[in-house]
Amino acid sequence: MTDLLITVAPTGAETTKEACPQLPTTLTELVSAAQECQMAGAAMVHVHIRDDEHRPTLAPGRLKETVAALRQETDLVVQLSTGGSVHDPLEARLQVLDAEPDSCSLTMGTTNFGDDVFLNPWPFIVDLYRLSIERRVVPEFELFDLGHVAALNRLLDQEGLPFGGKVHVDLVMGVPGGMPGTADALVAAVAALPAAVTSWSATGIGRSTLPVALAALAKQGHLRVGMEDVLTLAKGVPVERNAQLVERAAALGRLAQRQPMTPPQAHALLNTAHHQRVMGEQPAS
Ligand code: KMH
Ligand code: ZN
Repeated sequence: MTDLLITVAPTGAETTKEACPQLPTTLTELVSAAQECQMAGAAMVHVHIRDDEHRPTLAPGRLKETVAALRQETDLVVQLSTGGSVHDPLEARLQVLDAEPDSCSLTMGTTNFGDDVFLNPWPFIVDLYRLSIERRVVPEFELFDLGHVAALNRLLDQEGLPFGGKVHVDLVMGVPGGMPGTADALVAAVAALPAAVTSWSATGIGRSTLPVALAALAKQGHLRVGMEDVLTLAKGVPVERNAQLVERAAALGRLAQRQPMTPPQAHALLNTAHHQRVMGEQPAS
């Protein structure tokens, strides 16, 4: 049994602070949530940030400050979202890499996203992928649909392996407009993954969170959890702290004989630039 990578996505871009005051939207709240989640078993944090009015932002200075604070206060692998919100322009999403995270999300296709459209045209995917290689950032391929799995095969065939040589995927399931958050859909997506994939996790949005987590564990996958994806622990029971979701993921993992992976193990799994420096394989930049 391999150890279990738990990624926490504490904030997202869709839920408002008004609707959910316990959502970590300030830097202090984010760092504190990240620390708690690390204690609970998370090894990577998927980060969306907010402005002073708690609205989603990709402000470069704020992203840099966030990466620095998370590095200072936690050991977590820091993954910045390049998906941002559905309203963010593609250029601003490319500039996310200027903040020099360990990892970045990279969504493999356009998808309907509730009433909106999450835009990821092929040339943007290729530009972002090439930039991630140039900047030595490990991408996490976000797959919202079976078509995105095919697009990942196409990208790897066309462009070769990512920075670090590992191919890590996250199946984002149950988005209205994407693949459903069911065990059947998960099995189909996993069966279609490219042979080059070295690790994958899954997350189920809303009420699909538990079926997807259980199916992922049954298929030897890893888990992503967090308030970006789900705001209740059970019907009518709100999530108060992201760590509750990490604790639950860790408990499910232990039931399945999987110990939560530590942050250094996660760096090694993804072969991040940080891991390569620690191993003496790459000079500090
Ligand atoms: N907020 C969604 C539109 C990602 O982080 O890369 C996109 C998203 C995916 O959350
Ligand atoms: Zn995200």
